[in-house]
Amino acid sequence: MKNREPGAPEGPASDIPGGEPGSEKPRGLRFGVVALVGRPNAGKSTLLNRILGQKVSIVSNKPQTTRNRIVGILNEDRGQIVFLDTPGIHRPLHKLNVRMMDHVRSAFSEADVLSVLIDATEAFGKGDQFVIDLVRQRKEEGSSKRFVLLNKIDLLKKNKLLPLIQQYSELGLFDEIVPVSASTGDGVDRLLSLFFANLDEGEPRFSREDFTTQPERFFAAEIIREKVLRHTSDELPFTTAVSVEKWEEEEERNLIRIYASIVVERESQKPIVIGKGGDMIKRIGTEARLELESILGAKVFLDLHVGVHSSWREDERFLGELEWPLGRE
Ligand SMILES: Nc1nc2c(ncn2[C@@H]2O[C@H](COP(=O)(O)OP(=O)(O)O)[C@@H](O)[C@H]2O)c(=O)[nH]1
Ligand SMILES: [Mg+2]
Repeated sequence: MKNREPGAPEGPASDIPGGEPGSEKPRGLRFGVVALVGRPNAGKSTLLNRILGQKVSIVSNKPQTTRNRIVGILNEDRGQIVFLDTPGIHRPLHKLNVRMMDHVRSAFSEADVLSVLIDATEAFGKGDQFVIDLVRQRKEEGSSKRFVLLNKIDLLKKNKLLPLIQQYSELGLFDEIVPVSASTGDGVDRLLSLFFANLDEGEPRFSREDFTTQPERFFAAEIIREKVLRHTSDELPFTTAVSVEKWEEEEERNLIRIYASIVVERESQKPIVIGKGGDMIKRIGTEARLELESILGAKVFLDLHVGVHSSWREDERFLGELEWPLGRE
């Protein structure tokens, strides 16, 4: 996805292209892949959006908001960094979750800098140990740099930070320990300098206008899902999928028609999404449409309907259809 310009050609969905083997390294420009990994809700997607200065990855206070690998591209005079935002690390119970963890593993193996995000306000638990063990394995296999980012310091009492830094430094596992706040941006400039300093020289591999590899069609489905997560709250934790079924553009009118379905697991969940007299789905639709209009720079007509698929989280074919616009890795 690029910033939309009238008449700009839509490129095919691409993943990280390979570098030119044996090509001359340019003057000091850096290139590399930084993976953002960690437990659900640590703030990975918020941090990516903050770094890029625009939204590429949806955010909510529910676990399992990010289900795929989202690629965000930072273009600067210092070089280009490809960020991989990943689903939260957890033990997979459904096929959906197995796929989610596959995305995490592939990000681990492609990263030049593996960045583990920690919610600094939460006590260290089993989930954190699971993540640390994965990173330790990675240390034994690979050569990537390892950072730990202590996030949400805006919520942390000052005297809590030093002991936390001490605790992570004692693990002897991380090259850098960086306190940040993805919400306020505190510490993010320093973090970026550390990323660039730890990457090799190399030429950009994406066009400088690219900021993500997700196609608009996939991103639109994500924006709708974000609004569903936000408004249906605790009643529908992570049982919803959104699939964009039709996408029509009327160039002369600068209008995009998007037809999408919100898929829930049980008939009894439909009324939650639809709301009294349809007020919930109206709210979801209006919010999604306004945000899409501002992102896509076009007028949007959004048609939403609600469907039931009782086992979509186990249905490989359906899961594949949800991911098709992203291509396979
Ligand atoms: N106060 C505060 N909240 C944050 C920060 N970073 C993320 N959050 C919140 O934490 C929740 C989870 O964020 P998200 O980026 O979706 O986490 P992810 O699951 O790791 O991608 C959201 O409600 C965010 O607004 C931060 O630095 N400070
Ligand atoms: Mg996320």
